[in-house]
Amino acid sequence: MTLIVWLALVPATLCAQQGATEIPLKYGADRVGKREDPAMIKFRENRLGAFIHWGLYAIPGGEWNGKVYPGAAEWLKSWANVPSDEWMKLMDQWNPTKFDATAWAKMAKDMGVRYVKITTKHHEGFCLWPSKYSKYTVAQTPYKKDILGELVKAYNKEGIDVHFYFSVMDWSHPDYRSSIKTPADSVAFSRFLEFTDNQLKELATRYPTVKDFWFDGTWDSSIKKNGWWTAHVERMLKELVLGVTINSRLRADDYGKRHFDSNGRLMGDYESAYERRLPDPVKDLKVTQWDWEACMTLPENQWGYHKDWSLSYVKTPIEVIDRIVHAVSMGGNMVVNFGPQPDGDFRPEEKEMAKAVGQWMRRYGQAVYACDYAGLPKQDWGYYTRGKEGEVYMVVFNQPYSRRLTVKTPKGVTVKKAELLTSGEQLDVVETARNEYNISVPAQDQGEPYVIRLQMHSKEGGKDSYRDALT
Ligand code: H76
Repeated sequence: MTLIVWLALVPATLCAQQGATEIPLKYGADRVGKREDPAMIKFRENRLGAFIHWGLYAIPGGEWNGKVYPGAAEWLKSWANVPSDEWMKLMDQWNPTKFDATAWAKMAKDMGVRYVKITTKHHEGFCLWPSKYSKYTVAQTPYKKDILGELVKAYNKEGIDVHFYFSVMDWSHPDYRSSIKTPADSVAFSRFLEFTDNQLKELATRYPTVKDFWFDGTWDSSIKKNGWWTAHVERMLKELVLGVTINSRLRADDYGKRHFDSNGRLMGDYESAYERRLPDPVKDLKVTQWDWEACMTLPENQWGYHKDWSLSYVKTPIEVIDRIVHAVSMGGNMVVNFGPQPDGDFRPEEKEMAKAVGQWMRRYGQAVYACDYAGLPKQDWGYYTRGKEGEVYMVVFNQPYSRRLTVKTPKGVTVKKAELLTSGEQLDVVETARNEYNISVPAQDQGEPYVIRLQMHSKEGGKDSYRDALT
């Protein structure tokens, strides 16, 4: 309780410029500050999600006409300059006989993810659901089945929220334009926007348990110049699906400014630009003022299935866990990507990753789910998170040779107790200076990143025995 009081004082700076510099906007932010309704709180408390990138690109897996392209596999059509009609012939090979939605849901559950973001349609234009507005859908493949429908059902049955990834940019659609140069472009592009509205309405009504739409492929000037449309889409989806959340990447304001409007306010419900990178844990504390979600790949930059993972560095489970905790320690969510194989199974590396993350989450998830920025200065041993009751967790990634973990507290806040989360082992707390403590490491080497739960106390106007340096 007392902790909550001092935390409220932390975000002293506001990003939105106010007063005289205010620019009038029709399509700017709908709101100042975080959404605090139950659906948004659920989104935030989920903290850990999985991304699924699955489409026709899984079939060639980064190889076209005997040449392996090292770039992102889901962009192969673009790397190899494949015309759309030729690319869409891959649909004849879409027959993932090993696809088992129940097994996918179990894998997600075992990994400890609370939500899964699925590519309903990536840039290529192939739809994982039988859209009546496109001929490029699962319904027109040998497999025929509604993959998306099966996944929604299976994940929901495990209590996992489903989020829809949707690329506005659609390489398969004749009316798509990246820029509008002629009146004819403008006419075609309005038809395209209507087609997109129809697909989105179709997704929202066919799968009403969807919790979130995550837009991508919204960076072209054609979309940036139609900020009204991005605001309209957000409103439309919110009318169709109660509580639905929308990422900032959809939006552009009256001046084509994206994510944050011309007054510096976040558009959409959460910031979504941390892709394959994270904020600096010391310099970028401004991110704690809004909701945000980061996403990451296991290789350097592969989202869809690529047959050769030896072409770039592949992260280890501890590195993935580090990023998850890093995000949460700064008030964000983390989404870990998977690119299923064309046969519907996951590659062994991904299965092992899901298992390893899940094992750690089962032991230490208390310091991740529903946790937030703790408001304490970053220390070298790892990250702090703060639970809903105001309890503070230290997630230790770097075990120090000194066997002492430094904790620095704000004025008036003292550390009372420290215990190892898994066993309850009490760790020594030694006050070393004003608002500085040493916490001893656990007696036994934990062999993995571990969590210490701190009990802190906020004293008002207590006695202070330390003397400031005269300088
Ligand atoms: C660029 C780009 C896209 N955004 C990521 C989330 C992947 O979908 C990638 O293909």
